[in-house]
Amino acid sequence: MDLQKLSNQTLILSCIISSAGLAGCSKEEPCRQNIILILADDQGWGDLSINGNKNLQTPNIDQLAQKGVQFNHFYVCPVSSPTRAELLTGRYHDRSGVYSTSEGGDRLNLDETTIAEVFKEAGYATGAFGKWHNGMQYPYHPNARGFDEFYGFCSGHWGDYFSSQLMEHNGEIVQGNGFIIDDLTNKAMDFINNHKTDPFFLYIPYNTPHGPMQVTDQWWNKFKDKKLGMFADDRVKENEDINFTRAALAMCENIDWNVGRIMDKLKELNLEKNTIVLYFNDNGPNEWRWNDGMKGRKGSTDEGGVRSALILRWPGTIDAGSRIDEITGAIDLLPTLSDLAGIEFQTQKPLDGLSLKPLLLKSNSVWSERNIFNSWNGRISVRSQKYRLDDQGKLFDMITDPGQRVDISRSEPEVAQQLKLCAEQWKTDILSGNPVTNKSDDDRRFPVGHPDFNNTQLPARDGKGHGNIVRSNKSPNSTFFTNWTQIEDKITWDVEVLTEGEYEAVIYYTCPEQDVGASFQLSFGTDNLVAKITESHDPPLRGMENDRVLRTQSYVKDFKPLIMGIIHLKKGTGELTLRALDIPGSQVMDFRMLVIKGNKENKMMEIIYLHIEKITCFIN
Ligand SMILES: [Ca+2]
Repeated sequence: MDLQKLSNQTLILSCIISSAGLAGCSKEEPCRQNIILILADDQGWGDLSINGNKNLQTPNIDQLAQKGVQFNHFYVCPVSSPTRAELLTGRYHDRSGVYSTSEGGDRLNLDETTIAEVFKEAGYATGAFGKWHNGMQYPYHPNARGFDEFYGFCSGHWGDYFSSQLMEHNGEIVQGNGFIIDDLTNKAMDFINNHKTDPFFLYIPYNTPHGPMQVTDQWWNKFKDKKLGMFADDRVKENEDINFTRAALAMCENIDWNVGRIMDKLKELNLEKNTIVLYFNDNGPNEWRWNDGMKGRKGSTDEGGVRSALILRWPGTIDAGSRIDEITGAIDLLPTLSDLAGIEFQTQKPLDGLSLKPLLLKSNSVWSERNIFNSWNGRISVRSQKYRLDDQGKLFDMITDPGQRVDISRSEPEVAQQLKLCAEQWKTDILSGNPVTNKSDDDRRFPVGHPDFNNTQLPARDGKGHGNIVRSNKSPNSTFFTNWTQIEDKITWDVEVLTEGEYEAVIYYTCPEQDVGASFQLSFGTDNLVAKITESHDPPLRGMENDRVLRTQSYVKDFKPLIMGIIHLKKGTGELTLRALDIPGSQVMDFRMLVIKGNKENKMMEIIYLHIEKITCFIN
């Protein structure tokens, strides 16, 4: 795949005057309806007081619903990266290269058109603040997928929510400021302020209540001893960890407070009426807790794993307090929001989603019966308006039995057979596009040195540890490599260098005093660069001090950058390799990330600047 060509390809998008009766738009006269898309991570449908949960209060999100519309049956994917892919593309994630949540399987193929590209092409300022989870290295990076501004992290989860280390702003490594959700909201509010006179498309994919379960005292103190009144349903009640539930609910109330801050900002800037605000969650709850008796949680294709609490608020246009009962999904967001904003567009590939404008504006056009497909790891479940056929072939009447307790596949064999056929046809259609469906089929290497972007991050999560080297945790997203003890050990990344040139290599490491002195080499083909650990840096593992419950993710450390120097990289594919040349102590280092900085053009500019400096010195 020619990554440069793809990224430089002009998108086949057009923006013309809409016949919808809403404000028309063009590049010269941009659309005026701003969009704010707020997404929670691992919050269940039931984690909102508007949906009947009396364990917590979410007044700001509830108010979005009271002043807007709630979707009763809106479906996402069982986990995070595929839901993001579907909302970005309007297509089932199975088509777009997203087959896992880590190690590159979360990457959205480069020939997909994103919702941000559609809005950017229509003259919008575009920003994303939060967890991306659809590819880290440019041109998979959000700045290459239509977002002018990105602040947050590209990984699938983060190890520390307080003044988080190794966050990024448009590819530059930065330190977070305070609790991560408050920090993301502050930056998103700055974005609104900076673009108050432009039309803007703002995507805020928050990363809570995904673990680690960290939240500020203000929210935790309210829940730490709280007696809960509502619990997971009887089938799984004994599996509920009440302390985990308390932490999740505290995190949800923190999100709600931040949603309130965003709404206050819109009010302050008089942008309420021409800003469409959406709120929803990316999959079912991360653990068992009250979810209105639905079966399944995060990871499941059952109702509880994929039903999401979509709320849309657009005062003056959408009837306050209304509900939409028709089944809908994340695949509908791109066509719906473009339609509401009056943007006509053409994506590179056909959409699966539909514009929900007829439902929202209650037009008289006929809404046809449809099926929504929920899939993950080869499991497929089909939802029609009345039924769900689960991934085991069991059939449920979702109107009389929303908790999926009674399998009616024997009493309704024709319905079961029909939906089974639909699932098979859908699978055949997906597979006809030859999508990447697992790691062994994935030949997409990690791109390094794109000419349009300065930094390429190559974290431990995307690398392979060989020999004695192990990950700090089995979930790769926030891990580092440790136990690097032998000369034979190495860390490798399968990469494609896009531009030949001189690059600065920086590693993020820790090393105790007694092990200082190891020399190590970065190599790619015949090119290499040698460096040495000359300074100890041995901070403790941390994260546990802020965890409200024991985490399943890796703990973190405050890793230190070490500039290795300049390496020449030739264009081409191969293994980028870190190996030790000499280990005087018991180990080389603990390793978190390699950053490849700059490219040929940048270096040429540096040389020019250096010459100007020398000439200036000479003249003086
Ligand atoms: Ca999630």
